[in-house]
Amino acid sequence: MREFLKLIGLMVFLLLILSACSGNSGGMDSNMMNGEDSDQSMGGMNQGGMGSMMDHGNVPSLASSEGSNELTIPPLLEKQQGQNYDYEVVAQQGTTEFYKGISTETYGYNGDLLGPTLTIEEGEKVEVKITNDLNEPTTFHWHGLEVAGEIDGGPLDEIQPGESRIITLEADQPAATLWYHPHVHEMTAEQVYRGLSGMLLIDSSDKEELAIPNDYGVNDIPLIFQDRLFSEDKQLNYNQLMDEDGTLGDVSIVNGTINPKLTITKPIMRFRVLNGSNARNYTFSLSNDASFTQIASDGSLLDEPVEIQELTLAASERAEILIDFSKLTAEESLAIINDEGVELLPFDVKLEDATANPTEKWTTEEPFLTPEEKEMPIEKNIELFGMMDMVTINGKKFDADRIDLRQEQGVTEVWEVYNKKDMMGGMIHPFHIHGTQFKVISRDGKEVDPSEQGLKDSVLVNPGEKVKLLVTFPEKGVYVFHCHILEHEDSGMMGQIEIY
Ligand SMILES: [Cu+2]
Repeated sequence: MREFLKLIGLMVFLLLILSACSGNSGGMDSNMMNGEDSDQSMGGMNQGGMGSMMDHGNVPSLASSEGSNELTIPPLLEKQQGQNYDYEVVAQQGTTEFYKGISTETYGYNGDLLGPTLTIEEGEKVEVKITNDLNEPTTFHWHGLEVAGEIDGGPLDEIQPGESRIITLEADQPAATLWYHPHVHEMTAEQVYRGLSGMLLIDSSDKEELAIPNDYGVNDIPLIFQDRLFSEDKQLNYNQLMDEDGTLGDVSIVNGTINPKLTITKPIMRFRVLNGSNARNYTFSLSNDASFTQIASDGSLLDEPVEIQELTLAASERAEILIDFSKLTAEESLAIINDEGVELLPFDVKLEDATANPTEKWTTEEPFLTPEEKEMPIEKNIELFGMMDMVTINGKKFDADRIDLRQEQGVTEVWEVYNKKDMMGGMIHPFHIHGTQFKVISRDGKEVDPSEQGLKDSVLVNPGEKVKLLVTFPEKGVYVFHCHILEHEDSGMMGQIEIY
């Protein structure tokens, strides 16, 4: 299928060049290329496959949740007793009943699908035993955790089938919503698609005075949003369904639950929202148009809470939000919807007590960026370019034997990430750097919104946009930086940086 797609891709590419040369660009109708016939004969391929070749824009709509299943809350990973490690995380195969009576083959950590939530206290050091029970190599990447390169679980850090290793994770950074997932080269997209992802929370008792809800599973809920395309027999046949420009599905799952609803018992709820999709961008809002409060970005609390009406997250980005249910009338229904009005997560509100205990507002005394930081010269230029499997960073594809960049441990540098448009206008690339939590200085020279004024490890870069980042690596080692459209990453839209 990959070879076939490449061939088709090349043909369309040549056709476009030809039509552009004959002054007929834009004359080609992408719907023509995307008709019903090809839809059937090519299976899932053209769900964004050919369409995105043409205009990067053919995103299949998701179906609204029927609200028939209570949302699964990933269990907290429990500490081991009497072992020489604190936690164990096992990548394994299993089956999941997404559709009644049908068993779908899936991957999970310590279970059939997704993984338990690993919580580490700020400043705490834990020993984690990682085991690969799959029939293929995997890695364990702690997305957003500032650990040494050798335990970051990048593409060079394979754990072979049947192998275990004990590693030490230290949460020497602020409280945040992070996650863990595989990062094995050329197989990341498939392993995540089949179900390997889990939440990794850094907890801090310092924040207690802010009265941010923190009763896990009660008023502090992780929400892992993903889209999936199932084959006719309701399997996740990645090789048949995958799209090199990012595999998009028409089925929304939240925490692995299809058609979810969430019963709300507390007036103020904290949601830790993760876009865990391979490629889809989400813009979330509330079905009653009410505003909600964003309190955190990928890697820390925001400088101050911000009232927002919509939240856009590209693949791998996170945000923590608070929703106040105390003002809802009994008849009013509420759901988290996307930009097409599709209900992704309806709520069933059954408040035990509607008295809301509002979270304290905070403002940090230090400015988010000092005037000096804003004026620092650019040290590193990153150019993202391409589509399908013809994707590059600074004109190159990933090479495990090549170090692309070097930066000194603890020294702050400004990176400018440029998403160079292609002849079809280009597409959003979410840019992720391992081993660091950075600050976004500006977008095309303009100061960023308050909702991006927190630490981040992934940043959405629009076509044609230049985003300046303030980047410091607290640990040493070799890390990767890459596009977090997992198919782009697998196709080599990734480089390596050595921190010395
Ligand atoms: Cu990309």
